Amino acid sequence: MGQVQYFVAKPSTPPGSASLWSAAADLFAVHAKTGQVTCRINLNQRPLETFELLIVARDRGDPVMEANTTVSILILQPSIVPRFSTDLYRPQPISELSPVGMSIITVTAMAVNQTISYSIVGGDAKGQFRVHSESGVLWTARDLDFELDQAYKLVVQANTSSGLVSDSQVLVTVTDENDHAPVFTKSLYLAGITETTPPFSSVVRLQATDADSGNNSALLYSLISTSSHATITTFLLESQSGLLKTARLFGATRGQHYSLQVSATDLNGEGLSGSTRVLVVVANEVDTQVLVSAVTPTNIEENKEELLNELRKILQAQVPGAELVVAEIGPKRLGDAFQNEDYTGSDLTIFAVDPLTKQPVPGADLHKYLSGKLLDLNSAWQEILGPGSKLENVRHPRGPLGRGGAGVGYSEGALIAISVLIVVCAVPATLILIGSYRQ
Ligand SMILES: [Ca+2]
Ligand SMILES: [Ca+2]
Repeated sequence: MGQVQYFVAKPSTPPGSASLWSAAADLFAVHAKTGQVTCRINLNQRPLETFELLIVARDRGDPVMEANTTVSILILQPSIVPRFSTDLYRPQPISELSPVGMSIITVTAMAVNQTISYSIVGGDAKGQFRVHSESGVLWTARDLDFELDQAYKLVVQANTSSGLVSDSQVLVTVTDENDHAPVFTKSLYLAGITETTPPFSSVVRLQATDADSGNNSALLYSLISTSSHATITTFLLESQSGLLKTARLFGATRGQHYSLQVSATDLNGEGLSGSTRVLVVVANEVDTQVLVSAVTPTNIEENKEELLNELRKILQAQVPGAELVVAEIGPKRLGDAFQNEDYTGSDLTIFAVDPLTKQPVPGADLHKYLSGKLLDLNSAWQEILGPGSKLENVRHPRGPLGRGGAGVGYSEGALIAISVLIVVCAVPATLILIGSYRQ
């Protein structure tokens, strides 16, 4: 296979009409390697004329061999139907904060001897774009919002004065800007800890949302201030997760409360901020109530949020805005001093925080609210955890009233224990005394 070269045959070798061949050779060219035929000049002024072109293909052999063919070319009448320069325009993406009136792209359509007017006929339901009817310049007519629409596929139309139309599309893409600050899910988070909560325990998870995308919604949380008696070493806030944790032990500080101011900042801590408040109340055992049920502690843990929702409804009907805190989820405790553990059941120990008093809701009140609704709670419990998942009773952490229950704190409890010890030790001592007296 040799290489073939193409050329237009010279008028000196005409097989037909000399004048036509001559004219065609001046008007058209053929690419030597590809054989593609092109116009040398604009042929608009010669509509409906026919040209015959003789193309020769020649190899480089020895001897040289060649073949030829005739190409008949008809010049059509120029289009009076408008034609856009492309079927789809793709302008550079534009910012959602682009000013109204900013030009995006110019669309162009052509038709012979016709005045063209442009219009938008689709893809712009909210009327956010305009096209200049004469120039074809497309611009923004209203503010854009990436959070609502990220792209538009506009249909533009070219209309001639004689009423012929043609369409094209413009794909406008909008880019995000950081135009939303983070917003916390609550304006006040209520939380509680107990005197025995160990350091680095989770207190509450704070969460903010940001309507933007990407880095514009990448949040970092930080603790910005604490109430006067709290130092920065009292709590710590995980910057990525928003999890608030204790940073020390709280000892015998029942009734103490801490007001914290917390912020969330986008652009990974470099952008816009939103803030919220957190109230952390310190409770102890006297503020708690135990919900005893015939369900494993794991089952309670897994359905904790749903169960708390039910309890919260009852609580908030009595103490507006109050929040529940889970102090402990453990096995069911039995025996006189609750010294035995039964893992087929569980004890859910909770207390409540009153935002008005900034104190724990008194344990006796909490007992009254919950035990008063035991039947309702029991059916809700079984609905969430399945049949047979009975809520048995609501008790004070140290048993029923009158058995060293309500109103007995750790210090009081310790005193009782010492008294019992004195009595227990005193009895043998007395017996020894009696014995020695008799001797
Ligand atoms: Ca943002
Ligand atoms: Ca945005």
